Amino acid sequence: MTNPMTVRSTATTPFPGQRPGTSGLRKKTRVFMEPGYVENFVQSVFNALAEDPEVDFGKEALVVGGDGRYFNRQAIQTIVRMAAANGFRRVLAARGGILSTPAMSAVIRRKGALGGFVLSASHNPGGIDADFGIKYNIRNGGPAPAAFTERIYAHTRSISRYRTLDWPDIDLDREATLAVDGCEVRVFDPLEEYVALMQELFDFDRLRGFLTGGFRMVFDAMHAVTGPYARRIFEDLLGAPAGTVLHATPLEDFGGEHPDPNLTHAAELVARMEAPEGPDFGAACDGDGDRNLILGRDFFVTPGDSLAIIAEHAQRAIPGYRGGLAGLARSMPTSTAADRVAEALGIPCYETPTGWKFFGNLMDAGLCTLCGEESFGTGSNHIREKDGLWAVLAWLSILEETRQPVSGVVKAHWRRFGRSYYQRHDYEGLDAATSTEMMDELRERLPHLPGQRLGAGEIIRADDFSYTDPVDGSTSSAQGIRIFLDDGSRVVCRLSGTGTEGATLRIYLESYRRDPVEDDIQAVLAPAAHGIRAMLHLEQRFDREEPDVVT
Ligand code: VG1
Ligand code: CO
Repeated sequence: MTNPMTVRSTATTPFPGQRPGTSGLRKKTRVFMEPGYVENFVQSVFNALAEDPEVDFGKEALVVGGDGRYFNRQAIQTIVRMAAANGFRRVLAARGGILSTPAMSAVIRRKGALGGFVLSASHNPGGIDADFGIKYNIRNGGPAPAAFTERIYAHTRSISRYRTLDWPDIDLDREATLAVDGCEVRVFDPLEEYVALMQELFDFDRLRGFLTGGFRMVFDAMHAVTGPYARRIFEDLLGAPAGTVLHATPLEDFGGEHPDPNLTHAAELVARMEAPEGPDFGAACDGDGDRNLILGRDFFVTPGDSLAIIAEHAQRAIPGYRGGLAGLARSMPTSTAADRVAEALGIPCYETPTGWKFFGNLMDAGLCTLCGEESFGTGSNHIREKDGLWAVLAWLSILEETRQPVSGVVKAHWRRFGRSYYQRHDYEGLDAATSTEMMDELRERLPHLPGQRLGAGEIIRADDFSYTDPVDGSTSSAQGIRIFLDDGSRVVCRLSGTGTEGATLRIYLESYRRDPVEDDIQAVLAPAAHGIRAMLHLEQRFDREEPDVVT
C-alpha cells in the first residue's frame, strides 16, 4: 500500500485544449512543460479509468515509455510518481525511457497490464521548440477508443486535484525492480517482448539465410526509437552487416529532422536507393516506430499497395499467417487496392475512419487480420497498433519467398489486380478558422455536387464519411469528405487531427486503372488535384497553389 504520508494531493485548474486528437494529445513541447500540464492529463486518464467499477488499480500494472524525444524522461518520472500515488500495484517503465508504440502494445498484451502511456508525437519533430505528445493505450494494447478519449477530455475540463508522491527520480537506465513507496516499479528491457513476438511470427532462420546470402538491405531509424530494435533484429539476429541500420541512436531532437518516413523526409535513404550500386531493399520507420516506408532499388511502394501486397502474400510467405486471413481493414482515405485483394481471397475488407483506434474492435472480434492506412501505417492482429518493423519483416519475407525485386513484386500485383494511382497532398499551417469554414462550406455544397465536373471527370456521388462500428455500434461522423467521379477516381478532403500549429488540410487523390500503362502518377492525378484546389478556392483563401508535402 502507498504510504499516505508521502502522497500529495495537489490543487490544480484545468488547461484548455487537452482533447486527444487522431492519436493522443499532441502539443508544443513547451506547453507540456508548463507545471501541471502533464499531471492534469495523466490524472484525467486515471479518473476516467477509475469510473469503471471493475477496475482496481491495486491489482493492476501500468506500462510507460516513449520515443526518446526531448522531455521524455521527465514525463516518465512524473507518470511513475503519479501511478504510485494513485495506487497502482505495479509500474513497468522501459529502460532508458525507450519503448516503441508497437512494443508498448506488445508489452501491455503479454504482461496483462491495464494500459500504458506512450510519450511521443510520432513523426512530428522533437525538441524544446518542437512537439511532444501523450497517448494512452488500453488493455487490448490499442489506442484508447474515441468514447474513452472523450471521457478523458471531460475530466481535463473539470479537474481540481492530482495525486503525486514526494519521491526522488528513479534510475531509468538500469533494469531493476524498485519500490516506489508501496508500488513495485520494474525497469524492463524494451526489446525483449517485441523481438520475441517477431520471432514467433516470422521465420528468422530463412530470413537470416536470405540476408547473409547476398541480398542487401538498408534501414533508416531516423535517429528515433526503432534504432535499438532494428539493430537487434537485422544486425544481431538476422546477420545483416553492421551499418545496415542508419541513424540507430535515438536522439532527443531526431538530429533536427522530421522522423517521418516518406520520400521527402527520408532523403538520405532515398538517395542511397537511387545510387547505381544501391541495395536491393530500403526501409525506414517514424519517431515512435509505428510507420514504415518500403523502397526497392529506385522504386517506391505506396502504403496502399504495400498493405494489398502483404495481404496477397501473407499466407504463403509468413508463418504467422499460414492459417489464412479473417479479413482486411483500411482507413477510408487509403487506396482501394486492399479491397481487391480481399475480394480475391473471399474475405471482407472494412473501411474505417482515420486513426488506428478504429481497428481494435474489429481485431478483438476476430473480423480482421491485417490493416493499414495511407499514412505509412501497416499492421496485423499480433498487436493493436501499426507496426513499422513488422511491415519491414513482412516485405523481407515476401522478397525471400518470391525471389523477385521489390519492383517485380509490385508490378506483378498491378498486372493481377490493376493499379490505384494515389497521392496525398498536405497543405500545412493554414489558418484554423478559415479551414473549418472551408470544410463547412464544402459540406453544405455536397447535395449539389453530383453532375458537376471536377478535373477530367464528372461527380457521381459526394458525402461526408460516417462510420458505424460493426462490433459496438458506436458511430463516428464527419470523418472526411469523399467525392467520387465517373472515371473511377476519388478525392477525399479532411483536416488533420495530429497537428500542433494552425490547421493541415489533407487531400487524398486516387485513380484506379485496370490496365495500367501510364507510369507518371503526377500526370494521372493532376486534373483531379487542380479540380479540387479550384473547388476549395485554396488560392483565394490561403494564397496557396502547391501542397507543402506530397506523399
Ligand atoms: C495522421 C494520419 C493517420 C495516423 C495518425 C497517427 O493523422 O493521417 O492515418 O493514424 O496521423 O499516426 P491526421 O489526423 O493528422 O491525418 V502516428 O504514426 O503520427 O501516431
Ligand atoms: Co507514429
